[in-house]
Amino acid sequence: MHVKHYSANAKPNAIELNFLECAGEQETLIYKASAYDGDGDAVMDSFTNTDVNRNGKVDELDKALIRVLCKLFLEFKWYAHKE
Ligand SMILES: [Ca+2]
Ligand SMILES: [Ca+2]
Repeated sequence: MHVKHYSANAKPNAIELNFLECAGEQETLIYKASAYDGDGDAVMDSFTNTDVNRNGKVDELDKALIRVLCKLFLEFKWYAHKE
C-alpha cells in the first residue's frame, strides 16, 4: 500500500493497494486497487471497482473496505512525507 500521487499542497491524493501472495521468496501480485481524492480534502472518495473481499462481486462493501484501509493508512501516516 503506497501513495501514488501527491497533490500540489503535498497531501496524498491517490493511494494504490497491491495485494500480494508470498510463497517463500516469491511475491505474486494477485490484484490491485486504487483510491483517489477528487476534491483535495485528503479523504479518498473514489475507488476502483475491485473485489477486495474476494466474494465474487464488486459492490459498495468493497469500496467501503478500501475506504477504511485508506483512512487507517493515512492516519498511521504510513507514507513518506513530502514537505
Ligand atoms: Ca476527498
Ligand atoms: Ca466483493
